[in-house]
Amino acid sequence: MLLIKNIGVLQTPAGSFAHRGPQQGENQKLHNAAVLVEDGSIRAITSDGALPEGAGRAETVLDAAGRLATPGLIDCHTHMVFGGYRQGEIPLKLQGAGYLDILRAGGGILDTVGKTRAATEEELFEKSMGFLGEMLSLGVTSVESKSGYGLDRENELKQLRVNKRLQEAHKMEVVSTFLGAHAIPPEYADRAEAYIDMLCTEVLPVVVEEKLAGFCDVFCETGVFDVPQSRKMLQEAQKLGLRVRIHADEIDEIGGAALAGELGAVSAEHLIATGERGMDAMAKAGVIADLLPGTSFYLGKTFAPAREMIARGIPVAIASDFNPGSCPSLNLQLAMCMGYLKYRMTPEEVLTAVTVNAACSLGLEARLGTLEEGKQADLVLWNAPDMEMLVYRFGSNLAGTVIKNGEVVKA
Ligand code: IZC
Ligand code: ZN
Repeated sequence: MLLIKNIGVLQTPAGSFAHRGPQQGENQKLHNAAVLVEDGSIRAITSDGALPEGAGRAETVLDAAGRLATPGLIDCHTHMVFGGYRQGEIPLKLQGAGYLDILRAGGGILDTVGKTRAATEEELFEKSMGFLGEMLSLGVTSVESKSGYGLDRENELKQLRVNKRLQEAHKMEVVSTFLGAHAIPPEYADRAEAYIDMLCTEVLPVVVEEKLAGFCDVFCETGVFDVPQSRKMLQEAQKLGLRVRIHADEIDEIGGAALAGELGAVSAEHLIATGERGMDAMAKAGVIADLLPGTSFYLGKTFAPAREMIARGIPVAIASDFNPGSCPSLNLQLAMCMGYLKYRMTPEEVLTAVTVNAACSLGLEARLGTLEEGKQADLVLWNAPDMEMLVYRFGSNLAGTVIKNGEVVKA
């Protein structure tokens, strides 16, 4: 047993459901708290200096020294398995080339596809293991990882096998998403439909058969996949038992958010350009908005209308979007700061966005996302006295002690 005592403030959302509207800002705050952990789970939580029953039998005692404790952060949107980097794009961007211009010219995602195809499974695995270590040290204890840089049967499966190996090899919880429809590969130039058909008949059945992903995603965007193509891919995935999510309205509002509502997607991601119709559909269907402020910053775009989404009852999650092009940062603390300043969310709303709502968007909410008795003991002791400090500082790593599944993984 592990006892963590002398926690200045233990702050957490409560419950295993997507928090919407006013619930987004409801956190429990326990002062002078203690947590007793047994077999990886939270056995008891107490406050006001009291110690849980059985605390005396704990073999390990950790003194939090008055620090803030929160659930481990959950990064519900990343493209973390990739070959190479794309630093060469920045001068083009600075000269005025847009994200979709670079993609149309064969760069962007397609540049990473070339480098990912050229990498071995082992190389991708080793590189991603490094990223997972970095994330854990930043207080992230669960992460989503998408494919989408293979764009053919062999290389999509290679990326997904890396996800599976990461989940087995690393302490991090890794949730795998099949994003074969991330771009149109050169072999299918101007034949998006034929590419979707190939994914549905030759790749998706293997993904399901080998349990390589629990989710299917599509990049629904101008010049990538339109709404009918995205619908086809996702409906096929739903038929085979996968849950679905959509890259929607990142650059242009072409109907991705509305499609998310229509299909009952778990989440829609980005939503920078989403308007009334998309938000209505999402609110009605209970679709979670996975917002990615680091990408708005890095692409020089506006920030998604988070306040309006909360007002309309859409549950909001915040993620890093870590990828080699539009957001080469895996620092979720930085995204939280942007959630505070750019989305104008409160510290409480931000915490909900990177814990329980992110857990719901990955289907992990029964086990992860809050600090409550019976939940898995994933928590962070921050070098900060409260959430206000955590979302105000930026650029530093304030994660002090990180505990994953009851084990201290960063002291
Ligand atoms: O590699 O550019 N938006 N996909 C859709 C991305 C960003 C990742 C990338
Ligand atoms: Zn993305």
